[in-house]
Amino acid sequence: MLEKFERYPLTFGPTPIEKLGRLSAHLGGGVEIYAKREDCNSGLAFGGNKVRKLEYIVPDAIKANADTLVTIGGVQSNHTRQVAAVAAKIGMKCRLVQESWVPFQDAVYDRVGNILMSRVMGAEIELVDEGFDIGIRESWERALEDVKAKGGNPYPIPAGASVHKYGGLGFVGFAEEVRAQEADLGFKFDYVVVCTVTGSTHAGMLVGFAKDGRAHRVIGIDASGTLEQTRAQVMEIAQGTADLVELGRDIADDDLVLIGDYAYPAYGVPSEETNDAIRLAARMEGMMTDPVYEGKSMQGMIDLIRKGYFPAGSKVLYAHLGGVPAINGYSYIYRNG
Ligand code: 5PA
Repeated sequence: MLEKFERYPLTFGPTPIEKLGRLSAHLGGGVEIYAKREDCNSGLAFGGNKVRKLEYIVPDAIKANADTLVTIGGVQSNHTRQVAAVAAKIGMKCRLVQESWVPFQDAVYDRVGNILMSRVMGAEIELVDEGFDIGIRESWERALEDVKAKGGNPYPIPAGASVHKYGGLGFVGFAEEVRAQEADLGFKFDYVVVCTVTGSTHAGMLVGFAKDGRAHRVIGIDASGTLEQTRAQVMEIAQGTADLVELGRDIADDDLVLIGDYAYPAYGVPSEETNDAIRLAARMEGMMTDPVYEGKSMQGMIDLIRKGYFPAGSKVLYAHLGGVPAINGYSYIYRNG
């Protein structure tokens, strides 16, 4: 589906699929859980889901003769860290706007994890005291103007690389990759579980899996806490991506499954149940997840399995999208494990 698009390789190649046998057995054994390890996809500062998206965006930045990648996220944004790494790798500067999206403060929240790495990689970081919003932000537009005013040529990458013409392509590629891996494995996954916030990860999967009629088998677990805005953004990106890859059909409302039950108490703040899910995956599989994104989709998947949402015998593929560096910003919560 992606042959006509230029791709700048930033990942190691197809990401491994790993069976989570102990977690499956612990949850009763009725459902077989697998993880596709996007968290191990690249050597670029711990990788994660944005690297796959940026592979289709970087060629456009190079074509535009840009010298500075400009993007935005929260203080512990994984996306901004991945953009900083990609900028270093391709020899561009990086300007990051980091807003106060998360109503949570560990003593060193703005010193460790993602933001620490972005600083070490040479990104110029501006901390802005604004709350959570996945839409286009004034602070980001101001940063773009500022780079221009100083004689630079900025390349705009919106939050999560989502509302970008090519933002959905990377995860169309994820679906194609899963199809190829299924052919080798000799079976197909019945469901894919994904964490959804700015939307292009889920949107790309919708388009990629729509090709073989499986879009509605992608189960989005919302971690934004702004469900309707995220739902609308996923639909918009999915439709734009479907047109771009010439899918040949529209993305319909009932293609999109997005569950809002696990985002509480707020974006970036884990509930006790999220923390239990993080501990369970860590203790059963040695697989770390984070309190902002993957811990919530892990919580969602575990709860849905316990409730019998997936018919017995289902094979469920958990998309592990990265994000673990942020856990350092939550050290007090996990001080005793
Ligand atoms: C993020 C996003 P989407 O934004 O494409 O919906 O992906 C959600 C998601 N898992 C899931 C991890 C580990 C993520 O980092 N992170 C954002 C960030 O600024 O890091 C874009 C919000």
